[in-house]
Formats: sequence, C-alpha cells, structure tokens
Amino acid sequence: MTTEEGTYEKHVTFLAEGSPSDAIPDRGALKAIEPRGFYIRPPPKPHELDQDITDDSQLFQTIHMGAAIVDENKWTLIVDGMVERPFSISFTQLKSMPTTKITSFHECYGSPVTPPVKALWRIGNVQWTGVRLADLIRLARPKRGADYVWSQGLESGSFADVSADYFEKDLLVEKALKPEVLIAYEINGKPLDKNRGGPVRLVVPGWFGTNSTKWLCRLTLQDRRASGPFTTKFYNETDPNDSSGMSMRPVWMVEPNSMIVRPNPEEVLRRPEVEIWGRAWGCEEIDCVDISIDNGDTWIPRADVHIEGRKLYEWQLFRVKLVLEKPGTYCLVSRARDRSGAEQPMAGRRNHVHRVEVHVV
Ligand SMILES: Nc1nc2c(c(=O)[nH]1)N[C@H]1C(S)=C(S)[C@@H](COP(=O)(O)O)O[C@H]1N2
Ligand SMILES: [Mo]
Repeated sequence: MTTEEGTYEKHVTFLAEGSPSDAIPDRGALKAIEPRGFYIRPPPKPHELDQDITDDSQLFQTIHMGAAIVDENKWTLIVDGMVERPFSISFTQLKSMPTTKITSFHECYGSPVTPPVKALWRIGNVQWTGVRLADLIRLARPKRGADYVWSQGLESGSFADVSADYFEKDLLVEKALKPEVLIAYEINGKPLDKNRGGPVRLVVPGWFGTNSTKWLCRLTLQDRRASGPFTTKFYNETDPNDSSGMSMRPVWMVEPNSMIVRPNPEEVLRRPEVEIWGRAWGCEEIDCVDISIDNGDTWIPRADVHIEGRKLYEWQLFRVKLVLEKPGTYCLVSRARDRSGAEQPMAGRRNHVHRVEVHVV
C-alpha cells in the first residue's frame, strides 16, 4: 500500500468482495429527467468568444437523452469491474479528497448523426475542480488486463431513435491515469448546475466533450470497449490516417483546430493595418498556425505568426499583424498544426480550417 492509498482509503466505502458487477449504481439519487430529449445550447460565434476563460453562461451544452436532476445528498459513485477492491463514494466523501484544478478547452465533436462537413465551433475554455480519476482507480486496484474505464451517467431515454438505460462512454486506462482527468464538481469555481452534469461529472481534457460523462454514477474497469450505443452506434469515425478510408476509430482525441476571433466576420477595415488573432487547440499542443489572406492560395511566412505555448490543456492564442494594401474582399484562413505534424484539413472534416471574410475600403 502506498501512503497515498492509506490516506485516501478513509474517504470511500469498500463493497463486499465477490460479485462487484452486482453493485448497481443507486438510481435513488435520480429525482427526474427534465426536460427529456435532445438539447443543445448553441455556442457563441467565434468572434464572440473573446475572453480567455469562457463564462459558464457562454459555454455550449450538449444533452442527448434528457437532463438528469440529481439529489446530491443521495449521490454515490460506484467504482467496480475488474478491480480488487470495488467501492462507493458519496458526494461528501468525494469533496473531502484532495482537489485538483485544471483549465482546459472543452469541445463538442458535433452531431454524431450528420456527415462531418460542418465545423460547428462548439468550443470554450474553462477551469474544472475535482478529484483525479487516477486516485480513485488506484484505490480500487485494477486487475491485469483492465485496459478500459467505462463511465455511466444516470439518465436513460432515447437519442436518434435508439434507447439506452444509461449514457455510457469509455476511455483507455492509460488516459484515465493521467493527472489531467478529473471527477469534477466545479466549473470556473462554481458548483456544476443541472445541465452541466451536476453534482459530479467526468472531465477528460484533450478528448472530445462526449467522453466527459455528466451526472456520473459509475466507473467500471473492463478489458474491452463499452457496448452501449454511445460507443458503438454513435461516436466512431473514419480514421483520416487510413488511406482506404475504411477503418474506424473512436471519437476520443481532439484533432488540431483553430478559429479567428478578430477581425469580426464581414468587418469593414478603413486602414490597411490589421491584427488577426484567434485560438488554437487540440489533444496535442499546437506548435504553429498558418494564416492566409486569399482563402489558402498562399500562406503568410510561419515565423510571422506568434503562437503562445500551451498551459495545461488551455486553448492557445495566436496573432499576426498584417498590412492589407489593396481595397477589396479578403478571405482570411487559419490552419493549426500540432507537434506530431497533424494539420487542419481545408475541407471535409469537422476540424476543417476557419474562414473569415473582411473588406478593405
Ligand atoms: N450523461 C451525459 N453526459 C454527457 C452527455 C450526455 O448527453 N449525457 N453529452 C456529452 C457530450 S456529446 C458533450 S459535448 C459534453 C458536453 O458537456 P457540456 O454540456 O457541459 O458542455 O457532455 C458529454 N457528456
Ligand atoms: Mo458532444
């Protein structure tokens, strides 16, 4: 036993040995699902996201089957599956554990039932507070071969004519053990409200929002991917690295992306000097952003575009000062490239480049 395990043990309630999979999440904490059905709070336009930290009121929301109303006094999280010591933890117990804060971009993949041709810019950058998932997993002592963590949200219902008993997602244990992955109960220093997944949700920085299960009630260690509709029917995509275009991969890691915040779309510029700035993000740190003023026919020398280094999982600011000599319409484009060399495509995928048209008079 490590000292940490020893200190954390007092915060949880170990479950009887034997059949951990019998430990059914306590639906007693679920007061209602209200309203039922699919709900999106649309994101602001990119030029409206001009603050470093996105206020909760400006952050998009995505709900598939309905919003759970949860009684935090009855809330418990069960950690079970391929572990030696399954346990449950109450909200009070969770809040007595050491806390971590992480600032991270938060991006929705977009609708899993429409073709990936629209860039939806469901994005923000927020601070989460919670307990490291790694601490809970280590406390449960995973068995050999337990390579996945399944996470369940309390709500049931249906989405795109498919019904489900729980919202269920999965992630690799390798990622789950990283220090950035949290069992969160605050956003920007305030308790998570109902639509945000309160009282407790999973947060997986660097991975698409869909993996960050809200109204969390159970974590199960397993040796394979989860079998519910949200990891089988929905949220798998064609792998852009496969030239045959046949192989699929889970919607996990966020691909490089960027958006122009200034100038505003259709802005009329009365002086030739202009500063273009915006944000770039991805699972990997972005190391350069290309800027074009002619819809991608030519690109500004990379060295002229300044990009901030990444702090934790925050989005990164880029800026470049240019002189647009000739009057006319310019199509500004930003294209991010990450450390591994992956780059935003010009078209055809959800993370295609961002374009803004401006007019110089
Ligand atoms: N339980 C549950 N968790 C969920 C969802 C959901 O419908 N139910 N939607 C997912 C999706 S697709 C996204 S993008 C994020 C959105 O989190 P937000 O609404 O707080 O922005 O939550 C994820 N977690
Ligand atoms: Mo999403």
